Amino acid sequence: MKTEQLTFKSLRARPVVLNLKRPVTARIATITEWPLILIDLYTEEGITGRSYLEPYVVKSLRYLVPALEDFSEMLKGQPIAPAELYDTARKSLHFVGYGGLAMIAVSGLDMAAWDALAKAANLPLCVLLGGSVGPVKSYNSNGLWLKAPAAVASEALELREEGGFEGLKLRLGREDPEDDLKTLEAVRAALGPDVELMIDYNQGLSMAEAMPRCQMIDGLGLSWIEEPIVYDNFDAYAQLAADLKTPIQIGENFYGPRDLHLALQKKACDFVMPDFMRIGGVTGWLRAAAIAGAAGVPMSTHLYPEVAAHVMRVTETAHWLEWQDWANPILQEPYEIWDGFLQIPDLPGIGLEWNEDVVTANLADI
Ligand code: SMN
Ligand code: MG
Repeated sequence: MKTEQLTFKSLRARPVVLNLKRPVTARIATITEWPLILIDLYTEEGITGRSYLEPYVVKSLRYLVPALEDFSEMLKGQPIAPAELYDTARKSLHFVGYGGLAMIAVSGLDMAAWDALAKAANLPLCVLLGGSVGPVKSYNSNGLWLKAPAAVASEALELREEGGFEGLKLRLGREDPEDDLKTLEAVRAALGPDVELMIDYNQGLSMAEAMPRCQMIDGLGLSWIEEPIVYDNFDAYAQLAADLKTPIQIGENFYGPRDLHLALQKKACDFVMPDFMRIGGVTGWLRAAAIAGAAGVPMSTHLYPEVAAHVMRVTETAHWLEWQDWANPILQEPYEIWDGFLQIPDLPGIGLEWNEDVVTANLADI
């Protein structure tokens, strides 16, 4: 029997900018506009693979869209074999570097290639990967930025109701540590004892601030403390992880599976949470998940809830999916969530179709 093979025809990358309902207000940045790149990977056989990237910084669209368009020319006629496309695309940028923008572009290509492959097999991606369609445990990460304690507490109630969530993520790192503490108390009082609380400092603290601030909240039964300090100081993270009872969570800034491997070798964290545009899409995730699985380290996702849901169904140490609905406006059929679990649609591929009216209305001029 001859294997039927999909063939790469071309790739379209469209920049879109949406307004955020609840702007990101972290210690290191404020984001009110949310940039996206919508990728359509066309095959000679007529199947289209889709993915999106969310690169945070609007002007990065100007560098990433051309990088993806370069792949379009370079990969024409190649088989849609994600592991091979990942390798070819990375090698084509090796001298620029394996991380940074190069990896982000490769990740977008990779996710679209897996989507095309799963569509050609007429299977949901999680089934193609060896899993089954089913619910995925999620926490709501749609808000709870650095606002006044009472405002955060009432937003926490709102967020819990958005999908019956049993976990919420709060951002900390206010100028006065006492204000962080007041916020945690107000949120706990509003929600009661049963909702799990994750907290994220978004890299906002120096090492000198981090130890006392983390010790201050160490006895509060938080589910994890995320990125208290700059993302790549694994030695300092190892010190925090050794000294604190609360699990240390990092990973949204791992560029490729080797960063995760290095972090675990250095004992820099208790939990990991790779981001799809940095870890290397589905291919990078699967390789990273094997490392976390072998080490027995719980693995959560960062952004990209749709593709995240599929891979979590085959992730050995799957922990929490981060639910964020910020890309929902450009989707024809956003995923549904209830009882705190994200529901994978029983559709071929990842299940992403663009809402073209919204896309057209929000196309960015770059
Ligand atoms: C985050 C997400 C999206 C933009 C900025 C920060 C955050 C998280 O670190 O983990 O959700
Ligand atoms: Mg984070």
